[in-house]
Amino acid sequence: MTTVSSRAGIVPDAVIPAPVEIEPAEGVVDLGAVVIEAPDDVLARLAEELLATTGTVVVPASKGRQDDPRRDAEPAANGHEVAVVLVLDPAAGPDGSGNAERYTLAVAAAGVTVTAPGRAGLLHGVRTLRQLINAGRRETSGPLEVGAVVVRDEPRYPWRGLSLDVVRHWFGPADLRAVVDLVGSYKMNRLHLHLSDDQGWRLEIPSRPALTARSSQGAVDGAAGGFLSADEYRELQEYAADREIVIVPEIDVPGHVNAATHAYGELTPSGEPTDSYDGIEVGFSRLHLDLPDTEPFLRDVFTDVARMTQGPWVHFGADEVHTMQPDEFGRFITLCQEIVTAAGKTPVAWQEAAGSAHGDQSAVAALASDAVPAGAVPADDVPAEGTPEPAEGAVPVLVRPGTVLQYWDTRPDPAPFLRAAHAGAKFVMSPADRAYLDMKYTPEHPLGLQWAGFVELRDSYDWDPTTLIDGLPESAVEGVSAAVWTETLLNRDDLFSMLLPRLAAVAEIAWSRPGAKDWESFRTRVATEAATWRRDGARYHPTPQIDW
Ligand code: TNX
Repeated sequence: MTTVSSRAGIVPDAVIPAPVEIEPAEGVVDLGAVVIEAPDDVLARLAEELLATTGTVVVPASKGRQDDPRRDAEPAANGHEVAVVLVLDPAAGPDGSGNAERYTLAVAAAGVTVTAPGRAGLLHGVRTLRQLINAGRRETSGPLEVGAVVVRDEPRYPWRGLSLDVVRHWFGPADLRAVVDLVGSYKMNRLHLHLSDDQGWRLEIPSRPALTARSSQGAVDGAAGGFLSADEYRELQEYAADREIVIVPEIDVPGHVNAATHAYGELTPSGEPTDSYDGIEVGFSRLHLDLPDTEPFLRDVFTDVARMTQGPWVHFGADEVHTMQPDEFGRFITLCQEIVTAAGKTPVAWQEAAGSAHGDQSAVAALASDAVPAGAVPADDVPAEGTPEPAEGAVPVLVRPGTVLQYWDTRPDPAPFLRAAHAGAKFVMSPADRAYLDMKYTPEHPLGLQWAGFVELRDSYDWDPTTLIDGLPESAVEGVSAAVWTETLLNRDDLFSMLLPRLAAVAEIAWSRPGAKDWESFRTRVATEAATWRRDGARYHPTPQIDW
């Protein structure tokens, strides 16, 4: 990695997630100073910010931005800066079959170009360039040399995300922007926010003001709460959209609702509000579909959330409802999908919405009795062999075509998921024993839970989304989401130390095809990338699996 030969450039093994193709070219390029040309100002500014984190001098482009105050503040360019040109080229794809997020990055003595059919691809190209420069910087104190190279790249899956619980502990706008930046740097494009649960309600709902007025200030163990105002939510979505990341809001029903029943007594059979809750048990709270105020509540909340949400998805939860009969649960699933769809959004729900709870009460009972998340639930229930075709009409399929199911519990019978896929559902894979980044790395790890086992970096790296559910067609896999629940995570450092380095592993699962993945190479790349984490002051867990 140190020597960059002048004949065929040696390209550092530095890019996470691993690209489709890296083709070394002749020569080296000194990227100690760059000037960026981009099709829009936001893109230009983002590219400047990203590349500046490597220590490269970014000289503001004069064209079109004469009023940029940095023009005078920056050291004058000596004429040695290399142009980094971002080119939108509709012909570069997607022509019906191609991938809208693809990009080509060419680093050559004459300059650097990123070519892509869309804005996302241009950003991805800059993210790759950032990592190449970062690796070059790590190896030299002299001129910042990067081997000439052509990178051709595109993602395996359209949904590459992180699911973040901001209820058990509250993470406000500044933390959320830091998470958006982190997610984006590994080319992930969805940030799913778990915004309601037993302990708190984290999003202003204009039609139901008591939700935040009465239920936003709590969190686990009496920690301080908080919530996003409608304006803060809009600003966060805009910040994310600039970075080509879609915010997916989750309001969790019909379980995990104590914050709602604490705010609105009419949602309980007695008519009395429930007490506030700051423990970490799950599965005890529920809505009641036969109460007259329940459906209007759901309509108000989901219609407001849909109206406030810029992206196409609204997540309605549906997980871990341990105290409801299948029939009532099924009617909730049908109703929530109807409301979200009528409000113009695509419904997303946890896997239980497929009806798995009904097909496999034993898994539900196991979860309940083991008091997830505090306990350690053995993950050794082996799914039944084969893929039984249900008799026509025997089991009601609850999900609509296009509904996205988020798969987390690897124990239940796969049959309901196959039926859901057959009915047109899509799957986002968050297997708890691989992608739940709130699981402890090892038994000794001070933070995190362990009910799904211990999840070391390599566990997060070595799995394939297409083999999790026996018999599921590959076309039903929409993508991958890491998830981090925050029962034990009190602040940004706690959170980041659970995300890093494992988020990088899940990002590679989501982006790179199996043939591009390689554990030894990944270890090298993580060690290189850690220089950026140190420079940014981002806390990470120094797992012994990496030679830091
Ligand atoms: C399960 S998985 C939950 C969360 C907990 C988490 C802790 C799922 C959809 N729900 O309520 O916070 O375990 O790991």
